[in-house]
Amino acid sequence: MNPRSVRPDVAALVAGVRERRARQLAQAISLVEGRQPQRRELIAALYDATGRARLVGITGPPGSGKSTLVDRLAGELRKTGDTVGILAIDPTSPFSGGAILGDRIRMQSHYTDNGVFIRSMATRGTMGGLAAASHDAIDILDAAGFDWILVETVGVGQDEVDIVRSVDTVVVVTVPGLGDEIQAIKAGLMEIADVFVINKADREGADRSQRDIESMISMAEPPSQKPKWTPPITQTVASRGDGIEEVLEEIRKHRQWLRETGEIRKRRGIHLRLRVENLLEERIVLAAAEVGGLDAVIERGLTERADPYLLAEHLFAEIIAGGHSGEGTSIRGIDHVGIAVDSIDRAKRFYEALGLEVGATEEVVAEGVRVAMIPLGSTRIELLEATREDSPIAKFLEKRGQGMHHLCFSTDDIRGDVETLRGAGVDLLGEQPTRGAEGCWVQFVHPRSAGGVLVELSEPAQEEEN
Ligand SMILES: Nc1nc2c(ncn2[C@@H]2O[C@H](COP(=O)(O)OP(=O)(O)O)[C@@H](O)[C@H]2O)c(=O)[nH]1
Ligand SMILES: [Mg+2]
Repeated sequence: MNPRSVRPDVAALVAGVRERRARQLAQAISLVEGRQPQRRELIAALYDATGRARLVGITGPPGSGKSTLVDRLAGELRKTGDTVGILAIDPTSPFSGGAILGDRIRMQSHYTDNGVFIRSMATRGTMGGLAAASHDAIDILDAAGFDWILVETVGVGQDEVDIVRSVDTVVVVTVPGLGDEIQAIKAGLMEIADVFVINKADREGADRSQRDIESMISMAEPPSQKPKWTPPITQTVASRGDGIEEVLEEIRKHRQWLRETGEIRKRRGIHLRLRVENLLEERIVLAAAEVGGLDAVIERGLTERADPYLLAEHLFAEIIAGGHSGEGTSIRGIDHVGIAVDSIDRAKRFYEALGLEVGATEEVVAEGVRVAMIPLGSTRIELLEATREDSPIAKFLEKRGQGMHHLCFSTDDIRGDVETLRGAGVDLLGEQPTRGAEGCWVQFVHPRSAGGVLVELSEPAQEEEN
């Protein structure tokens, strides 16, 4: 990480975003744009407030008038009092910065209006994380309570298509005359268009473009697809504000259709899937860097001319196997807290008074112990009572009296954890995990290594291991 970057105070950002304060909104979006680690905490804290905004993507070739259209749409929406968040995602070359400045200037008619928030996100420097960053930015605007979120992108590249796919309604903007805009639409935008806009209808050829698109739609029509939506085509002169109401009307109709057909849920499922896949990818690339294997593998690829499939395979195996070597264990949480008591019957009165349900008592003869489990939230309390004088629990009670006996962590990979802990010089009781209750694999850590508490690691039994 950049040592100079200040650690943002996530809680303050969350509070500011929820109050729709421009400063915190901008900071929060910068945080996700920079793929900073706190983004996860930020999104987790905001996520419950998302899902309410109407998400509209505006996409099409550069210069087709997307920003102008977005600006006009925002103005139209403001008339009814609706609030609008705008995200302009632009792959403009890093040397000019022209689009970003241009967008600012062009959209500045709303700048003094706090019902509108405008943010440009640069495609450069996000290292392929653009889609992930954009999804997060949409969440931030959504959590801020904007009624509408307009996302402007140039419809080129997979990242961009992924971004427009994450909205409810996709508006594809084209211009008359050139002919190559049709090519651009054919190259990927066709299937994702919900509303077509022929902007710059003040130019010659708008009607021809309309016919071209109409025939394209009818040719592309999948006969069996249900429910069906035929994308309407609207002509606009965005620079003059002509046709804006009609575009908005079509967007509203499409939204209505999404809701009536239940298509909205399906779409949001697709978005979520895309997003999870995206993060998974990001996570894997990060993990590859963590196991430190990427450079070595590339070196090997160059010297041995090993094929990329093999290299990726190799790295993937390394991530799976070595994922626990340097970067901690697979501990998932506290499985239970074990408490040694003189009598389960006496002790359980307290838990029952708390309103908790005490499970049936079970005897583990080999250990000389009787146990009762008390579920509590995502964890459990285990009451332990000795059944023999020479049992470990009896000895514990004799030496330390009643009290907390052990802390049990659940894990997904007990063998990996044992290796990691041994590597870290932690004292373990026994060489390797053994079978415990319910077929779990268990491993104890000596209290002297764990701050005076006996720690148990437990990996649940696998279904297939009979
Ligand atoms: N003649 C004409 N020019 C327009 C129209 N809409 C936008 N423009 C102009 O087209 C140029 C590009 O617009 P912009 O919104 O930046 O396009 P973007 O790159 O798609 O965002 C600007 O100079 C606009 O003023 C229109 O309907 N007719
Ligand atoms: Mg633009």
